[in-house]
Order: sequence, then C-alpha cells, then structure tokens
Amino acid sequence: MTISTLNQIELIIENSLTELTVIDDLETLENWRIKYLGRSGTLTQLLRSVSELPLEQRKIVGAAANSAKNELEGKLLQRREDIQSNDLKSNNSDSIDITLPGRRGPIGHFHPSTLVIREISSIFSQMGFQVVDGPEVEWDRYNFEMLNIPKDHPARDMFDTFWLDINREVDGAFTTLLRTHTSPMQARVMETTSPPIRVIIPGKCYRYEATDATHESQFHQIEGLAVDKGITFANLKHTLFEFARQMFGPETRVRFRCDYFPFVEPGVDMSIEWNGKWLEILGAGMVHPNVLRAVGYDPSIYSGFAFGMGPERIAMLKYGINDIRHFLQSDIRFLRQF
Ligand code: FA5
Repeated sequence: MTISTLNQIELIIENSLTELTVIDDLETLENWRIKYLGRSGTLTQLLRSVSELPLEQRKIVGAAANSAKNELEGKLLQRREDIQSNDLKSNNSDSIDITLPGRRGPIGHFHPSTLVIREISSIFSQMGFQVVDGPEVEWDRYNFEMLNIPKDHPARDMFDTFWLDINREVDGAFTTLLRTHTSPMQARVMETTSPPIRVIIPGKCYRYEATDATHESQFHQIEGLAVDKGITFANLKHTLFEFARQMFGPETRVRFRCDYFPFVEPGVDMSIEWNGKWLEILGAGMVHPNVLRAVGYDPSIYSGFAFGMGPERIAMLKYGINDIRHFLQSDIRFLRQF
C-alpha cells in the first residue's frame, strides 16, 4: 500500500509538472490548480485518504504527500508570476499597454500664504535684503521692552498677547510669550550684527483676539529692517513704492498716512489702491532712537527704517479671498485653487 501510494504521488508530481510547463495563460493555470490542488483535486484526495492508513504508513505517506503539495504550490506561484510578467512584457497583450505614458499621481502644492511669502521675499531679495528667521516663542524683552514698549505702557494694548506659563518672575509676572509681531527680530538682528543691515524676516505671529473676516489669532508677518549711516525716510518710501509696483503692478498707486508704533518715529501706514479702494497693507517708519540705543547703536551715527506687513491680507487682495479664516481651515476645496 505504502509503495503504491508513494508511486501514485510520484506520478502526480510528474504529470502535473509536465502539464504545467506548457501552460501560458492564467485561465488554464487555474484549471490546473483545481485539477491537482483544488478541493476535489487528485493530490488533495490522496492527502485525505492518508488518515485511513495504519500509523506507520501514515507518517511516511503523509510526509511525501505534504511535500508534494508544497512543491506543486510553489511551482504554481512561480508559473503565475511568469505568466503575469510575460503579459506585461508582451506588446500583444490587450490588458496593459506599457508604452502608454503613466498616470500622474496627485502632487502637493504650496499654501497661498507660502506663495505670497515667497513672492514678497524674492522681491526684497533682489533689492539686496537678506531673509532671516526668528523664534516664535519670544521674551517680553524682545517683543516689547527693547522696542520702546516698557511694562505698563499703554501701547501693549495694541497687541493682545498669548502669555506662556513658563519662566515667570518671582512676583509671578510673565516673561515669555508667543510673539505678537515679527518686530522683536529688529532688536535681535541689530544686537548681533553691525550696520549696514538690510534684512527681511517672514514668520508666524499670534494674537489673543476674536477672529473675523480679516483677523486670525495665528497669521504671518514679514518684517523689514534697513540700518546704516544716512538712511532717510526717502529710502523707506522708495523701497516700499518699488515693492508695491513689483507686487501689484507698475501702475499701482500708493498712499502713506501717519500712524503710531512706539518703535518708530515718524510712523506711517501704507495703503495701495486696489479695485478703486485704498487698502492698508503695512505699518512702517524710521527706527526709534530708543530702539537703536537699546541695542547699543549710536542714533547720532546710525539711522534706519522698518516695516511690517501681513502676507495673508496681501494674498486676500491678490487672489480675491473674502475671509482670512479660510487660510487655516485646511479645506481642500479652498487649498486646491492655488
Ligand atoms: C505691527 O505688528 C507692527 N509690528 C508693524 C511695524 C513694523 C510697524 C515695523 C512699524 C515698523 P500691525 O499690528 O498693524 O503692526 O500689523 C501689521 C500687519 O500685520 C497688518 O497690516 C496686517 O496685515 C497684519 N495683521 C495684524 N494683525 C493681524 C491679524 N489678527 N490677522 C491677520 N493679519 C494681521
């Protein structure tokens, strides 16, 4: 019995492998699988009958039948892969034409804030300004004090601040905050560099304020700073005129009005004419002598100008976006448009 069953197994292996070598399509291969390895397949039937054998024979025949099964399954997989890869290679195959160009997967693109920040940075870079980065978690000292806004100065109310509950003073006073503007970088850059300075600083800012169509609690600013001997208000005006023309078109009209920021004197805001309306896009002015003194510069030798603008507000003008809250809502229908 054992010998004849072992012979039977040999025969099944021999016949099935001979048949397998000439199979070159998946349908015939499936029929082959059913014939030998399917539920009523020859080898499966034989494996089932092993349980009826006496124990000694069962061991020998069982091992041989299992190894045959593994061998046939291995060959089946191999053959399937061969047929599939031949199908791919064959130009006659009607399933896949590998000469067709591939389908493009969806690729990411830039956020509108990033697009505008890059455009603004590139304009100022061409004018010789260097792009600098700065911390979003800032000391009171840089965000306010070195900018001529001491403790209890009423101008602190201009900036609704997110204070951080770390590094508090002995009397409990806060010292650390999320920067409310990029202006602290004016002090940081001047403190660590000597004039001439021409930098712009793009970055995130935070204000603890109610949001509406033009106010977010997280937004970007781009700060600009130029310090040297003999810098005048005319340099400020020319630089910002030139920026507006490059950003919004050569015919763009620009308007300066007096404004107050404690760290500049005189201070202005600049508006551009857009669709028949004047729209304010930035605050600016000549660096206040107290700010120059705070970083160790002599205001009788050096002067400078500074400006700060909001790229989201500029993006709203350029792209016709009616609500600043779209920027951070991560709505793919909005983001896909840029
Ligand atoms: C400032 O933050 C000054 N640091 C700007 C400055 C720099 C003046 C250097 C002088 C010299 P202001 O608060 O106006 O100023 O903000 C400047 C710009 O940031 C605004 O024109 C606006 O475009 C943007 N901005 C301010 N608050 C928000 C907000 N809540 N949401 C979105 N954008 C804002």
